[in-house]
Amino acid sequence: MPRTDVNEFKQLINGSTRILALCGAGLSAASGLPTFRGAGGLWRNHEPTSLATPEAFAIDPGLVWLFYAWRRHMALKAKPNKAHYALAELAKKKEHFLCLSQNVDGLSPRASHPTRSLRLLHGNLFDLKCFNQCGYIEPNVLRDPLCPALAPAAEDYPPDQTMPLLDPTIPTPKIKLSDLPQCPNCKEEGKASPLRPGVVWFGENLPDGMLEEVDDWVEEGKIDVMLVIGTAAAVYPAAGYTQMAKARGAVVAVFNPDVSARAGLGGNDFFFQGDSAYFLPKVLE
Ligand code: BJW
Repeated sequence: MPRTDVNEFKQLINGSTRILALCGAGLSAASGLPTFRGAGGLWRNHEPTSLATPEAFAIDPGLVWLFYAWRRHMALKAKPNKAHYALAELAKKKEHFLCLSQNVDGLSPRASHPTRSLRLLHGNLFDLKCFNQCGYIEPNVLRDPLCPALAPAAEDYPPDQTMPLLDPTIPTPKIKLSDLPQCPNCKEEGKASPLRPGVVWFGENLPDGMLEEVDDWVEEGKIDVMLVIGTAAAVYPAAGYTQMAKARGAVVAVFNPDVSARAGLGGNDFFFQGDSAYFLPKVLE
């Protein structure tokens, strides 16, 4: 059985030099953002991951954009929680700390997590890029709604009312391709291409150089501790990093309310079952 003692883990972290963290959607759960899998994971009866593909965008760009416009709106309204801040503080204290985040919500950067120790494996909701891959990227576009056609995804309702966009019995507004944000580069060349969110969808490569950079860091030497925070670890390459860290000697500490997340942990590892916004500040203070 993995260990659960907060003080024992605090001592281990204090004496550690090289620390790797892998974060997932559960890190932002306490900020009110839904996770992909498990309870509350459906969006209008769609598995969110079924919308996170280039194929889904090609078939119905309006639907996929409404999903992402809603996510952008939610993320803009959300605030970083204590776990985001605790990781940002750890990054300031430890020179050899690398935090790999699968999250695209911008909350770690907004918690002032130093960029030198933060890698956004799956991109960023607020970057826009050309769907036809001409190379055009518009970084950090915070406009909300992004365009008039996406306004239904950026409305606020009182907690006792369901937003019409989230009610699967109400059809989604049909959005014409020409009413979505367009790539200005392609337009100039007389070709039309929509812009898409700057995130990494299934079947797509991670941002340029990211895999090589992480592999180099992992291979540099012994890893003392690996923190696995709020992720179902179901998506590669991210899911493979825990085994890589173990092979480099790391003691693994999992922060997750779901007991199934402790599968694969040994007696030397730690499992903190619960909200990462509760446990991370406790063990990292
Ligand atoms: C809490 C909590 C609280 C709740 N506190 N915790 C090797 C083997 C098999 C397949 C592959 C492979 N290598 C590559 C693949 C293909 C594919 C893949 O992994 N498929 C799997 C289905 C197996 N991977 C890719 O395509 C990747 N690209 C790639 O590898 O390129 C090269 C290549 C391509 C093709 C073939 C081979 C090589 C790209 C993956 C991109 C994933 N993109 C998404 C969408 C991003 C945009 C968006 O946000 O919409 O990323 S999918 C989605 O899943 C999103 C997430 O970042 C990712 C991970 O989810 P996460 O964060 O773990 O969330 P959940 O919901 O799953 O878990 C939340 C957890 O929190 C739960 O455990 C809760 O219990 C917990 N929790 N409350 C703490 N308060």
